[in-house]
This record gives sequence, structure tokens and C-alpha cells, in this order.
Amino acid sequence: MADKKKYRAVISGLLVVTLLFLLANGHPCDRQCETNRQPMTCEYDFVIEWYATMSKACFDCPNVTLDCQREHCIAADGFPRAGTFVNRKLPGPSIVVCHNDKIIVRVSNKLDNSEGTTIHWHGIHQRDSQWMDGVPMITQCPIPSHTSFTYRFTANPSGTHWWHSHSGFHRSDGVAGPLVVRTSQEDNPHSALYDVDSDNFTVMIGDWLHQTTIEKFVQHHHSNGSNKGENILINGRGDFSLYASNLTDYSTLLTRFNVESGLRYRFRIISNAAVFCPFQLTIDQHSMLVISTDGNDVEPFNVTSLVIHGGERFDFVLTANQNPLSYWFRVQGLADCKLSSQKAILRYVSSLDELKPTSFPLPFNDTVELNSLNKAKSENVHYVTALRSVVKLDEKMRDSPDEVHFIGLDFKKVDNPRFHHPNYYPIKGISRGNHLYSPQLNNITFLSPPSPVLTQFADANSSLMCDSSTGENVPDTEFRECSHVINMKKDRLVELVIFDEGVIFDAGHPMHLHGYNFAVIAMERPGQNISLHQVKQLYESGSIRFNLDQPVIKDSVIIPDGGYIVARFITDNPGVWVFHCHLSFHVEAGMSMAFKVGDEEDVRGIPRNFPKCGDWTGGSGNAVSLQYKSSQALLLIILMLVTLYKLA
Ligand SMILES: *[C@@H]1O[C@H](CO)[C@@H](O)[C@H](O)[C@H]1NC(C)=O
Ligand SMILES: *[C@@H]1O[C@H](CO)[C@@H](O)[C@H](O)[C@H]1NC(C)=O
Ligand SMILES: *[C@@H]1O[C@H](CO)[C@@H](O)[C@H](O)[C@H]1NC(C)=O
Ligand SMILES: *[C@@H]1O[C@H](CO)[C@@H](O)[C@H](O)[C@H]1NC(C)=O
Ligand SMILES: *[C@@H]1O[C@H](CO)[C@@H](O)[C@H](O)[C@H]1NC(C)=O
Ligand SMILES: *[C@@H]1O[C@H](CO)[C@@H](O)[C@H](O)[C@H]1NC(C)=O
Ligand SMILES: *[C@@H]1O[C@H](CO)[C@@H](O)[C@H](O)[C@H]1NC(C)=O
Ligand SMILES: *[C@@H]1O[C@H](CO)[C@@H](O)[C@H](O)[C@H]1NC(C)=O
Ligand SMILES: *[C@@H]1O[C@H](CO)[C@@H](O)[C@H](O)[C@H]1NC(C)=O
Ligand SMILES: [Cu+2]
Repeated sequence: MADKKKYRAVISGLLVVTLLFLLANGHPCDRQCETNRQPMTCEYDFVIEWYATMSKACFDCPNVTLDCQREHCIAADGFPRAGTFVNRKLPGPSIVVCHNDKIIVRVSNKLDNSEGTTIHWHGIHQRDSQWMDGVPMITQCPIPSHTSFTYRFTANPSGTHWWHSHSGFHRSDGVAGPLVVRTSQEDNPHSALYDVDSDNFTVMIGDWLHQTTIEKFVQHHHSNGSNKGENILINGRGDFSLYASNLTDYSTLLTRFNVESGLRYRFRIISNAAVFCPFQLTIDQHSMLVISTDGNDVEPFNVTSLVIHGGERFDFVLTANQNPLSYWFRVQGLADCKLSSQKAILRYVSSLDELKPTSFPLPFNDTVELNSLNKAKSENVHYVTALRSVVKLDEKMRDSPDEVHFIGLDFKKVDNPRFHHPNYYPIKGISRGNHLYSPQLNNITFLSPPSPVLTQFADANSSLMCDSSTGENVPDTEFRECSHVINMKKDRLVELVIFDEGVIFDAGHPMHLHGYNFAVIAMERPGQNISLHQVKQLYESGSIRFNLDQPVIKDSVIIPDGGYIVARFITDNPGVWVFHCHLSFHVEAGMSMAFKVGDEEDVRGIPRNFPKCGDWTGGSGNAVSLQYKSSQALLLIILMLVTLYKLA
């Protein structure tokens, strides 16, 4: 009897613990990862809708602070605006899984205005599920409004990744969230460096507009409207004092990271920048020990200032070893966001201080910065190539490359018919404030194909496509637009020499490759500008020093303005993979291209009933024009007859 009671007590105790665990951690897949455990199947439902910040779900937010935390309340920075959101959350729901888990996400498109959408899983390579990459007209048809699409893929590789819409401006209007793939302790070279790895310390930083992105895009591209961000949000939260609140202490509304004295925390930072908005992160009185970028572990690198560009991820360890107080976690916008900054709060839980943190002048006098933008390298200013991968570069990657591709980036003064008309408002004939320079790759604007290249290759319209043979040496004196797809053979060592000509604007483009990681074996900024000719000369004369030892491995990287990077990867993942600037305004204006790796038969397993789409031209169009022509002819005959009749 007594035994039975004890047994029951233990079981109910375990049940309560399990339930508490589930409640605290949410999804059952967010768990401790162990080697030799069966992977789990992790399911999620995403509903994408037009919705509003500061909606009625926010009740008396911010006057009643707790109201800002209510379900469906997207408080943001207090500014009311429309946006596209997933499950009425900002950031969208976190996906936290273990390496090799199966992820299943059912996406329902409930956008009122009938826009199609897709979700890209940024950092996931989609080996053997290439059609799940979420790029409209490259790997799938857009998901029409009022329909749903289920993404199924394996969580590989591990690391801090994220998901976001790859269609139009849905990402910058809210459709984005973390995707963290953890590994077991044995597979994690840095597990001894920290104590806590929790979704509470995953941080998505984004610029934030006070209008829908399409509004800003149209005003900027068709008129003289600005392309600058209005604010920055840290995990969907920003300073209310500027827009919505007269509270004396608005800091209660900011994102908080609660830490315990003495523990070491793994922070995972994701940049969801949409305009040209690099973020400079500093934490008062704390340094950051960078251990990973874009899911690739690096030898620990200690910094006090970390710059993060669109699409990049950085993981660092923060040691809570300062006086138990509250500290500012500061994000300063750079470039087109230089007027914006934002704060979150790092709060030691033992601190009684619930109030605004004290401001410390500067985190450290000797700031060490990583991933700086367009600065000269120095003792305290480091490019991302200062990081060393924990693994040696694969032997095959040190050979001389099988293919080399030069990819030049810049804004071009061309009459792109989308934004200029050669007679009515040519770029060379109107006031400077109205010039729209087209951001291009090799002087080419990407034209979205009318059907997905990967899944409907046979439907491709060859007259719209171009590759390196037709695309190279295109002059920038006239506008060129095509579906720019470079063919690459399977299992080749490809070298990309990516340079920013740097002629117009002191800008910088964060470039992202789908389907692969690449080793960044060189990165330099010799001057303010560089031409294809100059880069080729440097490359061919052997003047570029390659780091083939333990180069940093990434999937997103900033190209210095007027500088270059050299990147390598092995084409062992067949498919059609876009390579594009990660700034929404640039990719939507055509700063994109695709690498088609292998042949159609190398991609196996596309579901037979996979949705199809395309242009509807063909026979009936001709029939209409024939009819039109015959009726015109008939009219002519009648006119002639009438004239003849009159004459007779
Ligand atoms: C907050 O309080 C102020 C002053 O009491 C009031 O004017 C304002 O309307 C309130 N805001 C909200 C959202 O309730
Ligand atoms: C994460 O946050 C939740 C909710 O505030 C809290 O209950 C939990 O203890 C936190 N976990 C860690 C590891 O800090
Ligand atoms: C934009 O154009 C309008 C109308 O021509 C003008 O009034 C305004 O000053 C211009 N703004 C800028 C920033 O150039
Ligand atoms: C804040 O206070 C100012 C001046 O008292 C007032 O004009 C403004 O409307 C208030 N803002 C809000 C959001 O309550
Ligand atoms: C990192 O740098 C800071 C400031 O220079 C220093 O105080 C701290 O001890 C360093 N941490 C490590 C792990 O080297
Ligand atoms: C940092 O520099 C300022 C001004 O140069 C100086 O007053 C201060 O003592 C320095 N702080 C530290 C910790 O070295
Ligand atoms: C291919 O594109 C060209 C240029 O837009 C167009 O004229 C032609 O009708 C298209 N062909 C097909 C088969 O859709
Ligand atoms: C773009 O065109 C200009 C002018 O013809 C040429 O000098 C330049 O090298 C081209 N850029 C690239 C990246 O091909
Ligand atoms: C390139 O930069 C140099 C100065 O660094 C400048 O003199 C030259 O005019 C620039 N060239 C172009 C094409 O902008
Ligand atoms: Cu760009």
C-alpha cells in the first residue's frame, strides 16, 4: 500500500515537473540535445495576416505596462501602424530544435489584399529538399492568399538561423523569427564556455519603419522620399518615449534579459535589417566573447563592440560578473540608420533596482570592434575575417578552384524602366533628388522568372534568361535586365571574387547565398573604389593573400565599399540557389542572381503534385490578336466600300 502511494506521489511529481517544463519552455522540441537520441518531428502553424501594432489587444498599454505583454498585443515602439505578422507576434514564433530534427511548418496565407508569400529558412541548406527553400519563382510558386503550404525539412546545419518571408516586403513588415538548431554537448566545441543557452537570450534586431515598407519603397523609388529607417526594435520592442508615452520610466517597456550573477550566457543575435542599417552592439560594462557566426563555430574572440549586417548572425558569451545592477544593452544604427538607436536592459535578477539603468559613459575606453563597416583595419578595428574557424579548411577546399566568378556590385545610373523613362523622366535629365540608381550585380538587374526555375525548369522562357556567357562584360551605359542564372557543375570547387565598385555612395551590401556556407579567404578595402579590371589584375598577379588555414565560414557577408572578398565553396548541393543583397530595398529592385548547380535529374524527390504556376500567354493570345487583325481588316474593307460607294 505504502509503496503504491509513494509510487503515485513520484509519478504525479514527475507529471507536474513535466508540465511545468512544457509551460516554461513552450514547444517540446526546445529541449536538451543529446547524441544517439532519435530526432523529433517538430510541428508549427504559421498564420500570416495584416495586423496592427498597438491594436485593441493592447488595452491600456503603455499606461498599464502589463497590458503591453498581453497576447496579440504587438506594442513595438508604441507607434501604431499596419504590418504583416505571424500568429500576431513580433518577432514571429521561435523555432528551437536539435540538429537533424524534422521541422514541419504549415503556413496559412491570410493576407487580406491577396498577396502571395513564401518563407525562407535562412541558414538551412535544404539538401534533399531543395524545393523547400522558399524563394518565389526560384524554388516554388508564391503561396496564394487563402491557401496554405507545408514546409518539411531537416534541421541542418546547426546554429543560430532564422526564418523570414522571401516575398515582397513581408519580412520587414514583420514576417521573421528565430530558428535555432542546437547540438549535443559532444558536438559543441564551446559547451564549456557557457552555462545557459535559452531562447530567452536569442535577440532579433531589426530596423522599423513608421509606415508599411511598400509605402516607403514606392515613395523613395518613384519620388524623392527617404530610404532611412525610423527606429530600431530589439525583439520587437523599442523606446516608447519618442512616440507614445509620457511615462517617466519607459524602460519598463523595453526588452529585458534577466541574468544571474556568476553565470555565463550564450546570446544569439540575428539581424533583420531591411534598409541599409548595420547595427553596432555594445553592452555597458560587459564584453562579448564571440563564438559563432552564421552557424559556424569560431575560436573565441573577445570584443566590446560588434557590428552586425543584414542577414548575419553572431553568437557570443556574456559573463554576468559585474555589480548586480541593470545595464544598457545598446544598439546604435549606422549608415542609413545613423540617426536611430535602441536599448534593451541587461538586468541582474539579484538587483533590487527595477528602474532605468545608470548610464555608463562608454563600455570600455579601449573599444575592440568586430565586423566594422568601411573602416581601415587596425589593432582595434577588425573585419569579420579576423575570426578563425574552429575547424581546419577541408583539404579539397585548398586546391586551385575549378571555376572562378567575378561578381561586381554597384548602383548604376541607368534608365531602369521601373523607375525612369528615357524620354519623360530620364535619370540624366531630372533633379538629383529624384535620381534612382539601380543596385545591380555585374551591371544586370535580376528579372524574376514567370515560373520557378527549380521545379518547372522546362517552362523557363529562354529569351528572359542570361548567364555568365551572355551576361559578362555588359556595359553599364544601357539598362540590362534578365533572369540571371549561372550554371555550375556539381562537386566543383568554386571561387567567387565579389567586389563593390564603390563609385556611387559610400554604401555596403550584405550578400547572402542560399544552400551553402562559404569560406571567406580574403577581404580587403584597398581604396574607395575598384574596377573589374583592377580586381582581375590583383587576382591574376597573385597580389591577393588567401587565408586557407582556418578562414571564417559564413553564409552572409558584407562586401566593403570599394573593396572585395574572395569566397570558396564546393558545389555538393544541387539545386537553384539565389545569391543576393539582403537589404529588402535592393533585392526587390533586382540585386540578385542565382546559381544553378547540377542538372534537373540531380534534384530528386520533388513531390509530383507540387504547386505549379506561370505566365498565361500562348495560343489564345495569338487568337485574340488574329481576331483583332481580321476585324481591323474588315473595317478597312467597309471603309473602302463606303468610299467607293460615295465616289460612284
Ligand atoms: C494614458 O494616460 C494619459 C493620461 O492619463 C491619457 O491621456 C492617455 O489617453 C492614456 N493612454 C492610453 C493608451 O490609455
Ligand atoms: C526564461 O524566461 C522565462 C519567463 O520569463 C523564465 O521562467 C525562465 O526561467 C527563463 N529561463 C532562463 C534560462 O533564464
Ligand atoms: C521632394 O520634392 C518636393 C516636390 O518637388 C519638394 O517640395 C521637397 O522639398 C523635396 N524633398 C527633398 C528631400 O528633396
Ligand atoms: C505627452 O505630453 C505632451 C505634453 O504634455 C502632450 O502634448 C502629448 O499629447 C502627450 N502624449 C501622449 C502620447 O500622451
Ligand atoms: C575581454 O575584454 C575585456 C575588456 O578589454 C576584458 O575586461 C575581459 O577580461 C576580456 N575577456 C576575456 C575572456 O578575455
Ligand atoms: C577612460 O577615458 C576617460 C577620458 O579619457 C578617462 O577620464 C577615464 O578615466 C578612462 N577610464 C578608464 C576605465 O580607463
Ligand atoms: C518569352 O518572353 C518574351 C519577352 O518577354 C515574350 O515576348 C515571349 O512571348 C515569351 N515566350 C513565352 C513562350 O512565354
Ligand atoms: C559595368 O559596365 C562598365 C562600363 O561598360 C564596365 O566598365 C564595368 O566593368 C562593368 N562592371 C562589371 C562588374 O561588369
Ligand atoms: C576613385 O577614388 C579616387 C580616390 O580614391 C578618386 O580620385 C576617383 O575619382 C574615384 N574614381 C571613380 C570612378 O569614382
Ligand atoms: Cu544592397
